[in-house]
Amino acid sequence: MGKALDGVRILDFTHVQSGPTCTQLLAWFGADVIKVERAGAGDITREQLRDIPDVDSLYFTMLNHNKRSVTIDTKNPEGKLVLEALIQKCDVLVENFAPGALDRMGFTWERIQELNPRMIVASVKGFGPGPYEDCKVYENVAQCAGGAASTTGFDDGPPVVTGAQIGDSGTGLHLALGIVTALYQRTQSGRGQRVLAAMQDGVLNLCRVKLRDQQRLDRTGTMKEYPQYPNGTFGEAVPRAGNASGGGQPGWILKCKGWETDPNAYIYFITQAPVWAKICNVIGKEEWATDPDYATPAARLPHLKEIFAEIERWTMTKTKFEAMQILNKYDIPCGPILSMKEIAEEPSLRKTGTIVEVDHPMRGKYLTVGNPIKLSDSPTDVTRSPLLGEHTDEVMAELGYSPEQISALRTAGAI
Ligand code: CAO
Repeated sequence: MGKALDGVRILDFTHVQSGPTCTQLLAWFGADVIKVERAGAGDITREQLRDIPDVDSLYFTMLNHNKRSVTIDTKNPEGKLVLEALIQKCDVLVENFAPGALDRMGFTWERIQELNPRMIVASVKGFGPGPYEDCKVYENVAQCAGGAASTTGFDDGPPVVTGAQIGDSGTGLHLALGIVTALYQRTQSGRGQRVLAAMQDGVLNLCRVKLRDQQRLDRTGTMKEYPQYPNGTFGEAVPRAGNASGGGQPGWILKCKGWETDPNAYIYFITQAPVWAKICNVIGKEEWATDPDYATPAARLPHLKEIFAEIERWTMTKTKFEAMQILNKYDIPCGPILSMKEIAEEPSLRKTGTIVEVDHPMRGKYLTVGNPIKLSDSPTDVTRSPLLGEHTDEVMAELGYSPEQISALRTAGAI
């Protein structure tokens, strides 16, 4: 079976996490992704957080599946010519260098247009145009500048960053959508264009509901579904809401059997309005279903703390999986707090290809997250990440270089 992006060639000039997540997705959809790395060194993540000496780290391997690797010194005049040949052959150039690095290399938008007017140039930067546009940015900086950190954590504690890499992988995902959209527009216009995904913008997009809440707070001075209501106080900005649900159905994380020793023996429990009577039955508080102080969502809001404490008395008598089984029978929305260990061992995730075992010639077998987006006509086969420069000769030959020319360029340090 063919792949959705068969025939699309990507010049992958990305490094670290944000850019590589984007090009990995494109590779999974069938694009030929040619990763250009610095001769001799490669993507810095190859050597970061290594668990086996001298072997590409899991950090690198898990972000660079299904790609080819070529090494080119793009500051070497002959290396620049090789890059020019690649620009002429590819459809999309993806990069996430620090602001201005591509221009300093001599590859301005204008120059790239001269070489290939159909080329799409896609960039991740920390910030869009404005006071911070020249700044280098990593994941947690984006989480802080995009509004996530100020709204994550508990009211009486400092801002907190999340383990989900919303700044890096989240922005990579935004960029991938921009790229396929630009490819689609090119089928009509015949022209390339620039695509920019700024990490601050990507995080803010994912924090959209908090900007909603800022305006509600400005208008009314309170937000009844937040734990600060009715006992605490609201300031001028959206406060940290602990584990409260972001929507109109109150939820909280509750202890389950074994919580004293297992840090993940918890369940997320949502007191969804349509199943309130069932919740009351399950926890043995049948009278709450008709008591005017508890019977309606509005009446319950001032009592949420007490309600969750009562539900927790019930969840603490069950393991998180037992609680799930019982609650699912009644259509009560809930979810176990799963550890990475439990996720790695979950058979259903292996079956769907969301967790995949990959074999690597130097590290052996390891687990990775496969393509989370499933297309019925474009199945994903996850193949291992390339060794540094593994495909240099192959790609150079495809560009029309003879073995003698390749050897001369290697001697000159251009590749
Ligand atoms: N041959 C020769 N030189 C190369 C090369 C190659 N194949 N590939 C890259 N380089 C050079 C670039 O030309 C640039 O040199 P100059 O600084 O002289 O112009 C340099 O390597 C790239 O540097 P960088 O500034 O991008 O890298 P860094 O490690 O100092 O910074 C990062 C990393 C991530 C902070 C920065 O790239 C950045 O802000 N990127 C945009 C935002 C982003 O993606 N952040 C998320 C990263 S994932 O957490």
